[in-house]
Amino acid sequence: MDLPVVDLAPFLGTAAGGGAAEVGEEVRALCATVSASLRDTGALLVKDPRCSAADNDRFLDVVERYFSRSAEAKRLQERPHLHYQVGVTPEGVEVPRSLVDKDMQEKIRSMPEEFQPTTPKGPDPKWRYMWRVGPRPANTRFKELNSEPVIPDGLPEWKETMDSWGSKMISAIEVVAEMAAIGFGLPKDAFTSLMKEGPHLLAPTGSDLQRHGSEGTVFAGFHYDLNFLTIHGRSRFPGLNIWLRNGKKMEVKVPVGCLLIQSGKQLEWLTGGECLAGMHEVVVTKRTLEAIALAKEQNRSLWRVSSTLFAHIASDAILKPLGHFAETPNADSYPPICAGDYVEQELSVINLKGKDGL
Ligand SMILES: O=C(O)CCC(=O)C(=O)O
Ligand SMILES: [Fe+2]
Repeated sequence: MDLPVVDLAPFLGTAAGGGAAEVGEEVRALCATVSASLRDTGALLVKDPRCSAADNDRFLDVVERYFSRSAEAKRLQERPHLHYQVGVTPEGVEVPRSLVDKDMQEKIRSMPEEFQPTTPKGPDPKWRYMWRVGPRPANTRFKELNSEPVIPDGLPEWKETMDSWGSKMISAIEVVAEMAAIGFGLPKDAFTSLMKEGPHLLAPTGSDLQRHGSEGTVFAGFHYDLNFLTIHGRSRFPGLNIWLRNGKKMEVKVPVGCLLIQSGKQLEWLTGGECLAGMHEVVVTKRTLEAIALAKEQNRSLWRVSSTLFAHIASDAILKPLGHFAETPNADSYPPICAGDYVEQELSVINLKGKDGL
C-alpha cells in the first residue's frame, strides 16, 4: 500500500474564489482523500505548487552546512536554560516516548513481531534546530520563554531561508487542514481558526550517518507527535517508518517535490479519535544504506536532515471533539483541555519541558 499523493492546486484555485459551498465534485473528492488518508494511515503525501523541490533543496543545503560543523561550533547555539526551545539541541538529549512510557512499552509487546518498532537503547542520537514560525499572541496564558531567535554566525542566508521555508510549510498545512475539515464534514475553517498564532516550530533534525550509519540505528525512537499536524519536505536519506491504523508498519517513500503530512495528537483530540496520532520512528534501513553509498560516491554530505515543521493549535484554544465528533462513542476519552495545558502535560511525561512535537 502506498500513501496517496494529493495535489493541492485544484483546491487552491477553488479556495481563492470562495468557501466550501463552492467546492465542486472533483475538489470534494480530493478533500475526502485527505481525511480518509489521515484516518487510515495517519499520514498523507501532498504536492503544493507553492513549495518547489528547489525550495526544499535550498533549505536542506543550508541546514546540512550547519549540522556538518563541529559539535563545539554547534553548541554555541545551544540554550539549555531556555529548555532548548530555540537554537540547537545536541544529540543524546531528546528521549523517545517509547523509552519512558510504560503503557507504550506494553502496547509494543502486544504487537505482532514483524510490526514491532526497533527498540531504542537510549536517547535519540539526532541533533535538532528549533526555529519559531509565524506570529505569537499578544495576550496568552502560555507565554513562551521570552527569547530571541538564535541565528548561527557565518550563514547569512539562514534567517531568510528558515522564515521562507517555514511560512511555505505553514501555508501547505493550512490548506491540508481546510481540506481535511471539509472531508470530515466540518466547516472549512474548523481547524485553521484554532491554528492562528499557534506556537508553530520549524524543527529540522540532523543525524550524522558517518558516525551512526549502521543498519538498525534508531535516530528517532517510536513515538507520536503531540502537535496538530507535522509536515516534512523530502529528506535526502530515507528511514521513516509509520504505523497504519490497522497496526501494520510501513516504510515511507516521499517522491521528489512532495511533502509528507503526519497526524499529531491534537488532531486526534479534535476528531474524538476518528484520526489517531500517527506512530512513527526513524531508523537506518537498507534504503538508507543505499542512499549513504550513493552520497559517498557523489561526495555529498552524510548528514541526514529532515525538514520537520510542527504545526500547533493555539495554546489558549480548547481541544475537544469538534462538531459531530462530539457525538462519537469515544468522545469522552477526549475531555476539553486548553491546548497549552495539554502540551505541558505531555511534556511532563517525557520530562523535557519546553520541547515540542516529540
Ligand atoms: O527526522 C525525521 O525525519 C523526523 C523525526 C521526527 O519524527 C520528529 O522530529 O518528531
Ligand atoms: Fe515525530
